[in-house]
Amino acid sequence: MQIATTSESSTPIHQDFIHEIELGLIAPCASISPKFLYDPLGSHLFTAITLLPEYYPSNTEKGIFTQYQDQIAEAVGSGGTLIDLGAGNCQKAESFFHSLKPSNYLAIDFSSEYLLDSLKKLAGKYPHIAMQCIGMDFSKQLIIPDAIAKTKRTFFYPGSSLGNFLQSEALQLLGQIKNQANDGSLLIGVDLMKEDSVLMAAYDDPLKVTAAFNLNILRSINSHLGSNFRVEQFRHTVKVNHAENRVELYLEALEDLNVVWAGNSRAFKKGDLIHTENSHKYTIESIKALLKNAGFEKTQIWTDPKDYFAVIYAQ
Ligand code: AVJ
Repeated sequence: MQIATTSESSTPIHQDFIHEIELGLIAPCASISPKFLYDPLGSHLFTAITLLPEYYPSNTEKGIFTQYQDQIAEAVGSGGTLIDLGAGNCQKAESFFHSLKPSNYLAIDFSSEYLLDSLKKLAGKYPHIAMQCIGMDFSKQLIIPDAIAKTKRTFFYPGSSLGNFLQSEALQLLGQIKNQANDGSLLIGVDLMKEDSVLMAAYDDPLKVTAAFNLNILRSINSHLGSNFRVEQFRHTVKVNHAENRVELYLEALEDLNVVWAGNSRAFKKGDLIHTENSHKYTIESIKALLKNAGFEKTQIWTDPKDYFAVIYAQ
């Protein structure tokens, strides 16, 4: 297995992260980017979320992939390079290896540590597929290295991860995908707008796995920043924002407290919120329009019987 890394140097990247985290923490409405949810423990907690019956996006998308596997394979065609954005444990892409028969697989994720583990296991199982991985924060910019084959690039962006982005950011990312696909394409999964009760159960599950996932971001931040967040001083809070078509995750301070790090600090009053994630929900029309704006003119769409989720092949 070849391992490609964005090795320009890890220090400036780390410094960028620290700066980004500090800006969010000192802002009047404090926020932390959702990418910091995915430290090694957070990545495992997210995998646990995908196993919850209440977290419909994963099981619904899986159902669509299974039911329409043949149609999807026919649309995408076989061979070429499968580029997995936010690969995580690489399981979703693996489920397509048989039908799409890629000759190359490029796994990209923010957390390269977790990714490398996943890819090592996979490489042994599929010796005929050339595998590479990159640890990259593509929320800012997506750059596929020149060394990656340019013919028939199929980008795979499942799980409605696009939903983390504001409309403008999503448009930028989709545009970068279109530019680097070279006549290739995009297979994407997006979550559709639905009733509040279903959304609330999915994002505030009774087993509190999502709460643990959200609260763990404070530990992740402590390890980046050397800050002294105490998990027990916060609680997981979810809101459905109808005006913006999204679910919003917050951490709410349970008491007055002061967070301190490297010569800096931030006071929180009881009830103050730290915004940690947006999860945008689309309609078929809104996602088609977004894809079109990014240069994807042609779409094929598969949904589940309840219209909870959509899988789209865009060219
Ligand atoms: C990985 C961004 C698609 O928004 O549903 C799950 C993350 N947050 N539960 C989502 C998440 C809380 C997830 N995405």
